[in-house]
Amino acid sequence: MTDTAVQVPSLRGRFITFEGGEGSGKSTQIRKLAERLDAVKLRAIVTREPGGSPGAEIIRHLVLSGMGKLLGPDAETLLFAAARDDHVRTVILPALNQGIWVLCDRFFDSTRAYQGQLGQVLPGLVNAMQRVTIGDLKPDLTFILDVPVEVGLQRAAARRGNAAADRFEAEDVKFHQDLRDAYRQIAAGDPQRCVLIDAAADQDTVSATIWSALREHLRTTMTTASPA
Ligand code: T5A
Repeated sequence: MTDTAVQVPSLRGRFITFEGGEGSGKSTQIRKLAERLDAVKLRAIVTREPGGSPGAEIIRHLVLSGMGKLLGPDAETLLFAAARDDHVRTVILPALNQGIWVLCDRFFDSTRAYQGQLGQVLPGLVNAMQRVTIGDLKPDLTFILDVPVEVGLQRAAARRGNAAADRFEAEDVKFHQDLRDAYRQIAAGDPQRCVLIDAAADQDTVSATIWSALREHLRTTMTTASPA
């Protein structure tokens, strides 16, 4: 983790993150947004956290297997941070530097919600990890997909089939309710960057809402590379 990871170029692609609870539909909506951007000839990559780079994918395997939990909340937070550091340096910043848009399934808001608010990791550690791994690299726009807990868990269970629930899917219903509340607080606390999306509707309706919110955001913030 070095300060070279935190230099944000002035001319760069847009950085858009998707956040929300389990089964809220982030992966589905990222794919749909990527298709829409492709249709208007904007170059974009889709990536995810934890993971998104070879080194970070190894750490993803560790944390989602539950190994990180055995080490305790602070060490688990450090694992997410190590994964993010690699991902930012090797994938996100190089793409943004080339003017390529980056659509990322989860980013630092996940650490704030899961480890900070729910895991009760002290803000000092969460903030320090954020400073070291991403510095000034804030997403330009964050969609927080909001669904009732039972809807999200049902979707996640249906998609999983007979496979075992992962580290966080296996938490109890109160955890997921608190998670939803944490994300709503994040959205309310940073309205310039975050858009809370009602993600309980069908996929195409949610996609249209996101597209409309993106265009509105661009209309008010961008002078170049705006989709038609
Ligand atoms: N984590 C991550 C931390 O604790 N700290 C961190 O810093 C970071 C970065 C990652 C886990 O790591 C934790 C959080 C997570 O628990 P993951 O496997 O990447 O785990 O899983 P999630 O990010 O939680 O994503 P999921 O795969 O569970 O859900 P998605 O991506 O939100 O949902 P999606 O699109 O896969 O949809 C789920 C199912 O629902 C259907 C889809 O077809 C799919 O079958 N669906 C809909 N059905 C009806 N209506 C709609 N509108 C639908 N949208 C999707």
